This record gives sequence, C-alpha cells and structure tokens, in this order.
Amino acid sequence: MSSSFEPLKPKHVLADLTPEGNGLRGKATGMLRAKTGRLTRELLREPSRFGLGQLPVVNKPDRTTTAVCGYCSTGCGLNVHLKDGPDGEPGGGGAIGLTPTTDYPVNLGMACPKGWEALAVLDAPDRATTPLLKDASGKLRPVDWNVALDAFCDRMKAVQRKHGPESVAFLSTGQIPTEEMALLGSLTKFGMGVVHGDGNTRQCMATAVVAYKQSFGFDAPPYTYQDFEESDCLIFVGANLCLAHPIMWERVMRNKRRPEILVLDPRATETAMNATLHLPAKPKSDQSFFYGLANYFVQNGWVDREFVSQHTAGFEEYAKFVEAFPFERVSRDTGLPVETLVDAALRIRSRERISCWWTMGVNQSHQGVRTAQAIINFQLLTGNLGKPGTGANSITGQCNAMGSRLFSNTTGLLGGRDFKKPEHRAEVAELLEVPEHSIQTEDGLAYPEIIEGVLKGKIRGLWVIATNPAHSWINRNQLDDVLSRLDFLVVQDMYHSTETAQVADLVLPAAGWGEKEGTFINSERRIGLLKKVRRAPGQALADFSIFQAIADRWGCGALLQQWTDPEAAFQILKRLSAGTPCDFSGVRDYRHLDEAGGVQWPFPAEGGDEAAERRLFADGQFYHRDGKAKFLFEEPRPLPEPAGGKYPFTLLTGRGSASQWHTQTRTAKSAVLRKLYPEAVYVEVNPRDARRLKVAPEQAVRVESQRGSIRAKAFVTNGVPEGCLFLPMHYPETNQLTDGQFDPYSRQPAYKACAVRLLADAT
Ligand SMILES: Nc1nc2c(c(=O)[nH]1)N[C@H]1C(S)=C(S)[C@@H](COP(=O)(O)OP(=O)(O)OC[C@H]3O[C@@H](n4cnc5c(=O)[nH]c(N)nc54)[C@H](O)[C@@H]3O)O[C@H]1N2
Ligand SMILES: Nc1nc2c(c(=O)[nH]1)N[C@H]1C(S)=C(S)[C@@H](COP(=O)(O)OP(=O)(O)OC[C@H]3O[C@@H](n4cnc5c(=O)[nH]c(N)nc54)[C@H](O)[C@@H]3O)O[C@H]1N2
Ligand code: SF4
Ligand SMILES: [Mo]
Repeated sequence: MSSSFEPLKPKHVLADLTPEGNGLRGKATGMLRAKTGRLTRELLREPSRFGLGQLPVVNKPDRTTTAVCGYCSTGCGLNVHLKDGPDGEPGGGGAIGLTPTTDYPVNLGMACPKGWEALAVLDAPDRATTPLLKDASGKLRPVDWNVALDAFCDRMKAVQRKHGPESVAFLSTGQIPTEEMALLGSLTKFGMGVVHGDGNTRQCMATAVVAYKQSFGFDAPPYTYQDFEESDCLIFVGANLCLAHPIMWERVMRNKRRPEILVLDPRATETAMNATLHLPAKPKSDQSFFYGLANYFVQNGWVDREFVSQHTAGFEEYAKFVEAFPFERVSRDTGLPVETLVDAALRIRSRERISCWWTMGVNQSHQGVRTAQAIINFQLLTGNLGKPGTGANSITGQCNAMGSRLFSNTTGLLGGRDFKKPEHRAEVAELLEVPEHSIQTEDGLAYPEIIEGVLKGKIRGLWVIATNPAHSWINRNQLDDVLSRLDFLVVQDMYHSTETAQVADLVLPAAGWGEKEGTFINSERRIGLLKKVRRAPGQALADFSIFQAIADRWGCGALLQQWTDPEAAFQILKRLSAGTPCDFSGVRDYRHLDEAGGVQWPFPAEGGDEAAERRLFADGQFYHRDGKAKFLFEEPRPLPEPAGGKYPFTLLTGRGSASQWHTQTRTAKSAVLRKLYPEAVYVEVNPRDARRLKVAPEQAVRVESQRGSIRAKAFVTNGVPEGCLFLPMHYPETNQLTDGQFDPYSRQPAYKACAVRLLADAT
C-alpha cells in the first residue's frame, strides 16, 4: 500500500465517475457507463490514486488489529492500525488508519471506497456528543444522560399509561451488532411491554426472508462467496454488484471458468455492461421471465428429475402453471424479443453450474416474494442447489441485515423462531430466564402498519435506532406528517443532523462502527467480529450501553442481568441458536471468530464443519418437515401505478455510486468520498426522451409524481431505457416521489416503480 497521499484530481474523477461535468452527449453515454464500471475497479486496485487509504507516515502505527467493515453486507475484513496511548496503553491512542486484510476469506486484500474511509467519517462536527431534549420552545438542547434517561422512561411510560402498552413501538436496523439488536429486542419486548417493533430490514430483505421461509422452511441464503468463482453461469436479477457490492463483483472477476454472466435489469448498469448478455426486461417483469424460462426447460425435457422427485414438492402443479408462459407471452411482458429469450435459455442450458443472484430489483416490488420464488423454482427444477457454483442466492444489503433477520426479536422471535409457536416461546423463556407470559403470542406489526398505526393515533411513542426513515421511507412526505403526530419521538443515532433526528423530541448519542464491539453476519452467513478501535466522542455511548441504561432506569434491569457485555450477549446468542438451522454454538468466543477469519453458520457444537467456506443443502435436505423445498407461484399482478396519461414515465430508484451510503449521514462526512459523487440530486434520462422533451444534459428539470415534485439535474444517458427515469436514493428528494405500495406477503416497500412525469421547465 502506498503511504504517500496523492491528492485527488477532481476533474479526472468527476469526469469519469459522475454526471457532473462529464459533457455527456447522446450515445457516448453507454461508453461512460462501461467506463464507470472499470473505474470502480480502478478505485479498488489503486485506492491511493483517489486519495483513499492514506496512512499518516509521520505517525507510524504501534500495532494492528482487525475488524469487519460496517457498511455493506459483504463483510470485508479490515486491518486497523493503532497508536499506543500516552501512558503506553497498547492501542490506547486509537486508530490512525486502515488497510484491507489480505488473508480474510471474504475480500482477500481488497476494500471499496467506503471501507477505506470508514475512520474518516467518525470525526464529523455533527456527531451527537450529548443527549438532546426538545425544550418548551421546540428547540433541541443538550442535557446530561440522567435527564435523558428520565425523559425517555417518564414520557414513554406516560404514553403507555394513557394509551396502553401497544402505543409505544420501535424501529431498529440492520446496522448494529447482533448482540445489540438482541438486547434491544429483549428489553423492549420482554421488559418494556412493547409489542410492535420492526426495522429497516423491512425496506431491504423482508421479501427474501419470506421467500426462503416459504420455499425452504427457514430464512437461509444457501451460498458461500466461493460460488461466485465456481459458477459456469451467473444470473444477476435486479442486482448492481459493481456499485453496491464491488468486492463480490471482484470475486466474479476471479472466476476462471469463462462463465456466462446474464444481467436482468431494465437499466444498462455498470454490472450489465460487463455481462455476456444484458436482458433489459421491463420493470417488474422478472416473474414472467422466470416462469417462461421454466416452461421452456420443462417443454424441452431439461428438468433434473431426480433432484425434483427426491427433494421438492409441487413440481407437477408448477409445470402445469408455467404452460401459460410461452416465450410469446413472456416477450410481451418483458419487452424482450423471443430470440433473445431463446438465446438466454440456450446459454443457461449449455452450462453445468448455474447460480442466480438477486437483490433490490426483486425484493423491492409489489410482487417481490413470488418473483424471488420464481428464481428459487428455476434453481429447484434444474437441480442447481447445494453444489459448488449454484444456488438461489439473495444478496443482503446492510452489514448486519442477516443478524437482524435472525435475532432482532421484532416480527420474528429470537433465533429465527416464531412468536406464534408455544414450543418456541417456551425455549426462549427458559434460555433467557424470562417469564413465558412476557413473550407475545402474535407477531407484532410490520413497519408499514406501524406507520399506519401512528396515522390512526394508535401508536403515540416511537423509538428509532440506527435508521433514518425521514429520508429513506417510501413516500416520505406522508412520513413527515406521520412523525409530527407522535407524542414522543426518540432517535438514537451517531449524528444529530439526520433528517429524523432533526424532528425528534429526544436524541440519544450513539457510538458507531469502530467505537464498540460485537458481531455482524454477512451475506454468506459469516459471523465477523467488530472491535473498538477508538473512543466515541463526548458522551456518546455504545448502543449496548444505552439499552442497559434504559433497562435499569425503566426498572427491568434484573430481567436482563445475563446481558453484562457484548461478549456475554454473544454467549446468550449461541445458546439461542443451538439446535436451530442457524446453530453457531460451536463458536467458542470472540477470539475464535478473530482467529478463524469469521465463521459461517451453521457451526454446531457437535460435528461443526471446520472448512473456511460452506454452503447449505449439500444433502438435499430442506427445513420443511418433509425435508423438501416447495414450488410456490402465482399469476403476476399488474403494476400498482402503471406509467401513462399525465405520468408517462416509470421511475426507478436505487444506488448511485460505490462511494455513497444510503441517506449519506456517514459517507457525506468524508472529503475524499464527496469528490467521487455528485453533490446534488440528478435524474437519469434516456437521450430519446431528452430530445423529445427538449432536455439538455445537465439542465435543471422537474420530476413529479402524484405525491411530490422535485428539482434535479438531467443526466442524459443510454443507461436508462426509454420511458424510464432513475433517481439515486442517496438524496432526500427521491422518496418524495415514491408510492407507498408493498408486497402482500413480505410488506416490503415497492421502491422501484411508480409513475412520474418529467418537465423541462424546472421553475
Ligand atoms: N455503494 C453502496 N453500496 C450499497 C448500498 C449503498 O447505499 N451504497 N446499500 C446496501 C444495501 S442496504 C442494499 S439493500 C444493496 C442494494 O443493492 P442493489 O439491489 O444491487 O442496488 P439497487 O441500485 O437498489 O438496485 C439494483 C438494480 O435493480 C434494478 N431494478 C429496478 N427495478 C427492477 C426490476 O423490476 N427488475 C430487475 N431485474 N431489476 C430492477 C435497478 O435498475 C438497479 O440497477 O446495496 C448495498 N450496498
Ligand atoms: N427510493 C428508495 N429508497 C430506499 C431504497 C431504494 O432503493 N430506493 N433502499 C432501501 C434500503 S434497501 C435500505 S436498507 C434503506 C436504508 O435506509 P436507512 O436505514 O434510513 O439509511 P442509513 O443512512 O443507512 O441510516 C442509518 C442510520 O443509522 C446511523 N448509524 C450508523 N451506525 C450506527 C450505530 O452504530 N448506532 C446508531 N444508533 N446509529 C448508527 C446513521 O448515522 C444513519 O442515520 O433505505 C431504503 N430506501
Ligand atoms: S464492499 Fe462493503 S464491506 Fe467491503 S469495504 Fe466496501 S462497504 Fe465495506
Ligand atoms: Mo438495504
């Protein structure tokens, strides 16, 4: 790694990576996209060229430790370089730089820009350093923890007294360690009498969770990252790895089997540009695509009969159902020519190990669950599960989305269990030494219903932890109204400046990544260790400590006395996992995780597989009682808000660059990252639409839906198809336009298709 800091050449970077100043004209834009993909890779290869990863040479580190990254679900290993304290305390001077770990099985010495800059964002001036309480004039004022804890407990209890225990709810996250999530879930549900809690994983992974549970009997992404390298044919559905999971994409690039890479995405994304076949299907037509593909395979007799008969249930019904999806129909649904569909089918058929990977293009849909299952069904009927280079693989998003799916105790009981099952409640009551009657017998409300509950006046107190819904929630204009109706809103965040913290009654200052310890579970089910490598600023506390303090002040501390510190909590989690599909009771302790380079579940105490990489279902045994996976399907439904009439465009939204993270509370604090993406919101427009509407590149335009109207800069690009517009989610304007539609099974928001219009006149 180069230690000298070569300053960024803004012009070069901006010209290549961002719409700003790129002089985009007409068809040249396709090239730019391809180039962008290459540039993301250059960023990984030569980080110092872009000002990333500078280690102050004058300030040589005294020692180095390791920690997993706290942004995305890839879960890269990082070496964190430390100074000793003035009194000689080892590492007491805190972290002064980091580099990607070379022998961590996930990233093999690579990191993306966010990882490189993980330390830089911790020193921002808008870090929350003391609790803040709204005074009589409505201004947030600093108070000490004593006052804050009293305010929290007094006001939440008052709400509960007046409106019942169900009137207080919480919204949690996929971005804090599993130990913290489980403590929060136990404190609220078993200690505070809270019934309703959900998290931002609803916005993200709920569809995959429900799809897996229904199909496999447990929420279990089956793959290991090695499958990227061992597959002959990788099919990416609504997943833009180049930007959103660049290190996973590097694993694809290491594949030596000359794989077919099929990318199903309405946009010609960076990832699509690097595919062997890009399938620009119409938004939300993937379900029809996979039904058609299944039909084509069945008609040609290309079914793995042995796998299907031994390990699946419902195939005959499925084969009959998909007869209604000949390629002529699929062509109408997807907008792809029949020859292209045949070409795709033959390419897939010609290869042995097929893997399917999906992310938000599938999950964030009004029919996400059935679409995900259309993918799963295809892998079942071709027998592509449980073997190297195969799998029906949902890629998670946040660093600990998988931890929250299993242990947040929000809409599912701890350890992937079910609140409705008496035997599950009994197990948890015994393991946690909590009275069984304190465990609710019904699932609590999902995120959209919690929001609706506030609107209806049923929920009056809300505690928001490590998520920023005032920016990220769908149709956020309505959410602003919703939040203003609450009697008491508490926001627990690293920064006091987030859109949600700004409207809170009480802000609790939290330590962030690198300022506390715990574990994250990544996309391939690997439990990785997070370490404290610096002190949190001011009076900010680890979320774990905040939950403990609230438990004590609330009066339920005794109930949680086992939870003394994160590592003790980890031992509790091990016990909760024992005997479940996500059993990791064979992991000894934190040190074991550190030495092993993380451990993938399952890793039971007896007979745990010591291999560094492992995938599920090698034995063809699924988690349903009969051991079989199910074919689940249903007629595709039309878009809830199709484009047409006054609103002729379909609006797509998603990630804009490898250097931006969600609502930008963190990434916007790094001067280096800020140079790698446009400061203000831009909208991607196809050149033909731009010509027709007389929109010039970089012109200020207006984008309007039935719900809102925003100004944005036009980015004219072939990357987006005619009739569609694309807005990155990192800017607060985007969710002013989106439509509050949800998948009926997962209740995940359909962020990726609503009707809008484009006005060349921005006034
Ligand atoms: N740099 C960066 N990386 C991130 C994040 C970040 O904020 N910044 N966030 C992380 C998180 S939490 C998540 S969940 C992941 C998300 O990772 P991705 O899902 O890969 O990212 P998105 O851009 O949201 O959506 C992927 C693609 O879906 C396409 N799409 C939209 N509608 C459809 C459709 O109907 N069908 C198909 N086939 N495709 C469609 C969009 O055009 C888009 O290119 O990224 C993670 N990684
Ligand atoms: N239009 C549109 N909207 C979308 C999406 C889309 O594709 N399109 N994607 C959706 C998806 S997939 C996701 S995951 C969501 C993400 O939406 P959010 O969860 O709202 O986004 P973040 O910016 O990650 O918010 C995390 C917050 O936690 C804080 N934080 C970070 N670490 C800690 C910690 O350790 N403790 C505490 N207490 N706070 C911490 C951060 O400062 C930040 O305010 O957005 C969703 N919204
Ligand atoms: S790819 Fe994800 S985990 Fe790896 S360094 Fe980047 S943000 Fe961190
Ligand atoms: Mo996400």
